[in-house]
Amino acid sequence: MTSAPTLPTAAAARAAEAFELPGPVDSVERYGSGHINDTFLVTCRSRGGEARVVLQRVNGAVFPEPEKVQRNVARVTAHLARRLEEEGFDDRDRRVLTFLPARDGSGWHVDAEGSLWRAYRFVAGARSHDVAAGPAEARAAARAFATFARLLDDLPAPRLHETIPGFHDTRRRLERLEEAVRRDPRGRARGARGTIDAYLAREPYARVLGDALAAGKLHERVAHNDTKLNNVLLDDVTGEGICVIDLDTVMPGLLLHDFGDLVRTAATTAAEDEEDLSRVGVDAALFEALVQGTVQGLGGGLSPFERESLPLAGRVITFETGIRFLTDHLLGDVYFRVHRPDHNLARARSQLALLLSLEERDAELAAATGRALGGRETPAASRRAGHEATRGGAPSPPSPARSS
Ligand code: ADP
Ligand code: GN1
Ligand code: MG
Repeated sequence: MTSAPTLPTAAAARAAEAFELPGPVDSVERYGSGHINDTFLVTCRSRGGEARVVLQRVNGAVFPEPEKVQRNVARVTAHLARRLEEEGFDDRDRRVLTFLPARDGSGWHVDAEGSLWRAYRFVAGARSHDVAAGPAEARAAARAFATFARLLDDLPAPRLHETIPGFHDTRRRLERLEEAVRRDPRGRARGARGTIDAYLAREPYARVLGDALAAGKLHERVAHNDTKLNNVLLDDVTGEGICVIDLDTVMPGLLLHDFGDLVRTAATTAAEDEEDLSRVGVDAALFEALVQGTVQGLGGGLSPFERESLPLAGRVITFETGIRFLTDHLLGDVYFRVHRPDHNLARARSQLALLLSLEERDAELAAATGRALGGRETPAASRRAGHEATRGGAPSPPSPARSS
């Protein structure tokens, strides 16, 4: 049922041998809950006892040019290490991913099937969380992603490679959904009709940020582009957001996309694939903590338009991710790893329920944004503008409970 066939750990054990490991391999096991790459934890015997390494096979279907991914990641991690040193951090090896070289001296290994593997040092005493336990955790994650963005603001030219062109081109994502509905290659559209209609009725979300960029209201910067909560490691003891991981989509993008994906994954206590939709919804205290963490990490630098658009960004990315799950369901689960039948449909429905909650509670989130930004309310006029851009002409939203 999984989209990418599960890799036997034997293949990972073979790939591990291609790297300069800290000692002989004791065990290799699957690790993490990411939807794209194959991740393994390699435990080695070393003089000091045990040393752990994270080994990953990059998904070649998602990243057709994995060498470009690695070149980006190498530049980004080197820059982060330099900037962290300038800022006086003495635990840099925990705050930035460190790659282990391959035995042949290169930065990665290509196996007999042509798949690219990489290995990096395990960050001990920290872990990723799939759902936020409370505002402190949400704030810590947001702060870490915002610090990451700030430290990369002065990344020297040239522009990073676009590892997945049009990654956050929401309009193009919607076209792909429409095409999948038209072709319906697996005959799944009928069973998802209510969900499809609810998303299609929200078409303005597909253009609002792209239009703002084209109009010069937003500017491109180095963005992470995949800022879901479980892509940052939080320190087990202090709770601090210690290391931003999953750097494959670090490339030019929008700060609002990064904030929006945090809202999607850390402003709610429900899992991304929660099937009990009564449990899915935004938590205003978590949302406010995300704004606080973002401001703390960035240390200023949010434009007035970005400030006003923070709640809207959450809706746009929840919409975009929802239509990506729905498209993948219709196409037969070819992109996201799935673990049960109709898993991508469940994800799409849960994202829709979250989107409806974000819409319903928009005024509350705008007030929370104002408080977190230092007492200033988000001006009503711009809030209205965001609403008109995204809801104008849309029929009243179907209830998620009724959508099929
Ligand atoms: P994917 O692209 O599949 O999401 P990630 O790069 O996010 O893969 O890694 C999957 C999981 O592995 C993460 O959620 C995290 O729990 C864990 N992980 C990744 N890198 C490290 C690391 N250097 N140290 C500790 N844990 C890590
Ligand atoms: C994927 O790799 P992972 O699991 O961190 C996806 C994101 C989606 C996310 C949804 C390269 O992230 O864009 O938002 O799933 N990554 C890629 O959970 O497509
Ligand atoms: Mg990940």
